[in-house]
Amino acid sequence: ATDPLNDSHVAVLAFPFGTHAAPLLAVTRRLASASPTTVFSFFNTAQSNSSIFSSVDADRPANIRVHDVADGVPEGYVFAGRPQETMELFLVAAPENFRRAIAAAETEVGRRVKCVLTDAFFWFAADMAAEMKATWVAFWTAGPNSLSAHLYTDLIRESIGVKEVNERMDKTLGFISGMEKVRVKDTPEGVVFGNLDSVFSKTLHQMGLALPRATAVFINSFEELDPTLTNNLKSEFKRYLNIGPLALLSSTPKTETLVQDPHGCLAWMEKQSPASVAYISFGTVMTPPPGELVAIAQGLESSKVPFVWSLKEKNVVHLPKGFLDRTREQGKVVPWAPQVELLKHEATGVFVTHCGWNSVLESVSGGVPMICRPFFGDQRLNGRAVEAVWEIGMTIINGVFTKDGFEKCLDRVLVQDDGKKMKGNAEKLKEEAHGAVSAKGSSFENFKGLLDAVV
Ligand code: U2F
Ligand code: KMP
Repeated sequence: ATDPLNDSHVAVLAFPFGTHAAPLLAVTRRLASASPTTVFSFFNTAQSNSSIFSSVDADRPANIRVHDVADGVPEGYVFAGRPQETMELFLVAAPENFRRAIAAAETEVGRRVKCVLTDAFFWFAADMAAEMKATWVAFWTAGPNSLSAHLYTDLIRESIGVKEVNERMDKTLGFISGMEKVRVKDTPEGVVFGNLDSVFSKTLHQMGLALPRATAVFINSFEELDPTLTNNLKSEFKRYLNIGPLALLSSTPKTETLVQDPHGCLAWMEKQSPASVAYISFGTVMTPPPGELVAIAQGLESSKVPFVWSLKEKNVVHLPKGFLDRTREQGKVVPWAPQVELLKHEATGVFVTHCGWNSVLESVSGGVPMICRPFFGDQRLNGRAVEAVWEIGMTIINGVFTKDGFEKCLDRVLVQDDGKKMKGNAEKLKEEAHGAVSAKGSSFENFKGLLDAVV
């Protein structure tokens, strides 16, 4: 049934790698519930769609239509084995694949697309939307610090220089409002070091140049977390809307709130003392090298800290011989954990993390201090903020896991006065996060702004 007062059609374009599509779908669900007469056509690869939509998807709002788009891998293509290869193939083919899929959906729905809502990586959507006489609304799925690093890439390159940058790794980015604590070495590769000419680096650079053209840029964060960065980004974009933390929004559908916990992590947590457990996860893209997995296991065994460790099945072989047997009482190793719930649980004392943005914000939302082992992209920036800006955690000693270094970090965060300070700071941010998403809070109001920009 078409509402004559609102016959809007929104095309939602997802980035099918890392944890990008799931939060975009969560936002789309909220928008779709708030505007039932708008059709949301959701475009994503078949593989990513199958992982974010549960097989029983009865509670998907009827006004969300799901479409599979090609992954950009040519017929008969032989992989060279480069990191980011699948991502780059996807990005190169994405403009044409999305264009075609949108045209088909317009015919199917019988409505022209009025708004293109995309992952911010898709900078080509600025021109695409202009051609379609539609608006462009972009979702940056990481934090405001990395968004700033890409927005100001040219300025950073001019100020720091890109030649012999190794000598300037400890210089800070004080010339950007809100980046005073950030050092050159914390920036994502592709800004001033690493391969500046890769497809991915160029994508992020182009994105920084294009985002000021967007009708709105939104982000899974809350204004109070980084007030200086927030004010600065508000001055750069037409609209800059913090609508998070998404992990605290209760309006998720029933099958999603029925937490998946086949390994009984949450029941096990009930038997642990407050703020005693280490929860360990390195996200969906990366696993520490085998030697570091061994160091983590040894550190856990000798410290006797109770733990839940989310470790992909294929990596269990790297654990020391007998580790699982010896630690049967002490902790649990599971292939996938109910992370958001664990980080909200009062027994969790520390989160050992790679500092992916979703993880960091979920930890903040639960008031849990962190031990950070960043790997790539925005993760060093996020770890830097955890340690030096919010003071709710620390980077792993020497940058990589060693048995002794890890043990010292666990002791510092879980036992020492220092750790109590981190916990106190984390609790304060948790309160502010709850305030932001409650009625009349900043994120609550910003979501109305997003709805207004989209439908
Ligand atoms: C990429 O991040 P990742 O997917 O590696 O990591 P996160 O942003 O931290 O997101 C992981 C999500 O998966 C969930 C967890 C997070 O929502 O709650 N999860 C879980 O539920 N159970 C598990 O056992 C393990 C994880 C990229 F690598 C980062 O650099 C970016 O910051 C990020 C966002 O753009 O995308
Ligand atoms: C694979 C991925 C991601 C990636 C690199 C990969 C990803 C992601 C980022 C990223 C890069 C720079 C930023 C923020 C994020 O890098 O999902 O500032 O978000 O090889 O899946």
